[in-house]
Amino acid sequence: MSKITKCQGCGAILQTENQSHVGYVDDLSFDYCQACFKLLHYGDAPAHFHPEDLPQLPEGALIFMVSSVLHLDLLFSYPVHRYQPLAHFVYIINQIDLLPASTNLDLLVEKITEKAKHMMIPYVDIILMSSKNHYDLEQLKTYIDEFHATHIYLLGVQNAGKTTIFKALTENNKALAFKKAGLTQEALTGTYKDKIIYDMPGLYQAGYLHQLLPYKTYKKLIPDQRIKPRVYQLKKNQAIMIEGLIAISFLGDLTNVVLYLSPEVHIHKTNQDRIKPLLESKEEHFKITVENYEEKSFKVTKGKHQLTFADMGFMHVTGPLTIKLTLAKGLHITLTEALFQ
Ligand SMILES: Nc1nc2c(ncn2[C@@H]2O[C@H](COP(=O)(O)OP(=O)(O)OP(=O)(O)O)[C@@H](O)[C@H]2O)c(=O)[nH]1
Ligand SMILES: [Mg+2]
Repeated sequence: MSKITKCQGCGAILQTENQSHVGYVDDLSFDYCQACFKLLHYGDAPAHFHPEDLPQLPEGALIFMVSSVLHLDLLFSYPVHRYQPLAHFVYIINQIDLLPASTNLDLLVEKITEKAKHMMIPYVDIILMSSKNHYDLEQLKTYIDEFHATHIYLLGVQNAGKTTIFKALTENNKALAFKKAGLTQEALTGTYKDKIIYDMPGLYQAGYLHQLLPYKTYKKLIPDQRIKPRVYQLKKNQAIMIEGLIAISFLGDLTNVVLYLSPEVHIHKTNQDRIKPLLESKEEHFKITVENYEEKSFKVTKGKHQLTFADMGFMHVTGPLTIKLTLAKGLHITLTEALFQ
């Protein structure tokens, strides 16, 4: 029987049979599957393929539920604790370096704690960190040292930073960590001291940018450095357009909105009656467009709220008011309470 070898970039089992399946290579002695090789050397990625199923989690395992600050609307939406109630769940809020320096992180933790309590989520700790920050990684190592668990899992939505943390803990320099959603295809395992670390494929989230746009386009829209909030004051009948992807109108007199998006994302302020013609001749006006749109509306109650735009970023707005959206069909958008000021 031939020996099974795995791609060192994404963990997929290497195979020479089917070029359109994951793990394809010309030669089983290669370190990387063809897809990882292309991603690494040409910055190019094939259509999204997402692995299924949660792993079997052993009793007593330490499960790091890794989330990006961009995905906080989904923080407690995967009831992983139901699959293994005897594991220890620690929520890692990663990529905090993306938030503006003025962000009140204590308030952020307070709000998340309240939310966990309200949703009756069992957890041991909530850790805020940036896996780009050496000091934060050292702190995480100390945390692991003091925790009596041999099996440590990194779980969470695609692009949260699981592989980045895995590489730092296990000193693995071959695994790939890029803004390609669903990059890790099968568990990557490594050791940190006497512990076994499992870097799991990302949990699938529908309606993220990878479903609508090719990798080379969507990677530019996902922020990778500290976000500078962009503030807009909108008069009656004015609207905001985000690329050719989302048009936002507000019913009310005067509204201030704050957008937290990559500087690469083009924002256009216009009048509400211009939305339709602009989207109809979209190619003339926008660099990034889609074929189909849908309409949605949100009633924002009193207080500060957050509208999260898939994995791209979010907007803060103060209610009460009604928001009407024309958006790329299928794009994931949620309305939640704002988690920081
Ligand atoms: N700014 C910032 N970027 C980060 C941080 N952690 C990871 N990234 C970037 O986020 C992208 C995704 O990181 P990965 O480690 O591949 O994410 P993942 O959770 O393993 O993703 P999947 O394998 O697709 O589930 C990469 O471009 C990383 O460089 C962080 O703390 N701050
Ligand atoms: Mg990964």
